[in-house]
Amino acid sequence: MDKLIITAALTGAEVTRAQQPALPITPDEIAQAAFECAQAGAAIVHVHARHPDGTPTQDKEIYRQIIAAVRARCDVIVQVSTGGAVGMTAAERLAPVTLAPEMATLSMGSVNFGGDVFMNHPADMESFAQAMRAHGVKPELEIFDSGMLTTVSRWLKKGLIDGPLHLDFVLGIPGGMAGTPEALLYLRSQLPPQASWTVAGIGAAQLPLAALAIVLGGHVRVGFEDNVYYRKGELASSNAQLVARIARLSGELERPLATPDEARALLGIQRRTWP
Ligand code: KMH
Ligand code: ZN
Repeated sequence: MDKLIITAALTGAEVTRAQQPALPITPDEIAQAAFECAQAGAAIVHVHARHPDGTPTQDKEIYRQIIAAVRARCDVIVQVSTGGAVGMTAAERLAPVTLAPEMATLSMGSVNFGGDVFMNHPADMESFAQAMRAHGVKPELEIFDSGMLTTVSRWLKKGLIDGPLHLDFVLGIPGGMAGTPEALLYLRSQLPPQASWTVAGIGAAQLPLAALAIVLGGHVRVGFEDNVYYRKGELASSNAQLVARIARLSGELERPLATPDEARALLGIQRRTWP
């Protein structure tokens, strides 16, 4: 098995300080959280930008500040979001890709998202894939439901994306595929050849799906974007606390952690220096 890549999804677009008082919002707070997560064992940080008042934004300058501040403190791979927040335009969402970060998310289809719809029009997604290729950005394909894997296969055939692919199964969104072991096992059985995968379990699904991914040879995403609790009724004190638990688990299960450079090698990412 490859070494385990832990991604820390630090902020997201939806979680508020009222829900999680330790949520990092400013570039400096996000960079500090990234540093703590890197110390705890994360190789990738998945980041979303926020305005100072906490509202989500895809502002390129704020992303630039986040990437620079993170990389001034540590060597983690910074994966920017192109999902942004529900209701943003495709042009807004694409903005951080033009900074040529090492990695970015690429949603593979539309999905109901709680009381909203997370719209991912095929033409927009294709243009995102082309932009990532043009800027040398490694896409992480976000899979919210099983039908999205058929899109992955079609895109591979059309040459819109090339292997080795890296996928993220986001499980437990109300409206998406369930956060259950059965769902994860099914998706894993449908993987394209040679693809690597990680799992982002939402809410209470985060810990059991992470444990399953460790033993199945997948990778793990944890963090406040997906789950604000450490255990039922107890908020996590930091993103790093969630990462540290996965690092301990993987140690017990004899699955060593990937450093950022080892993750770059596994994912086929060319190391970038910042600024
Ligand atoms: N905020 C969600 C609507 C991503 O980062 O690529 C979408 C999202 C996915 O968070
Ligand atoms: Zn996200």
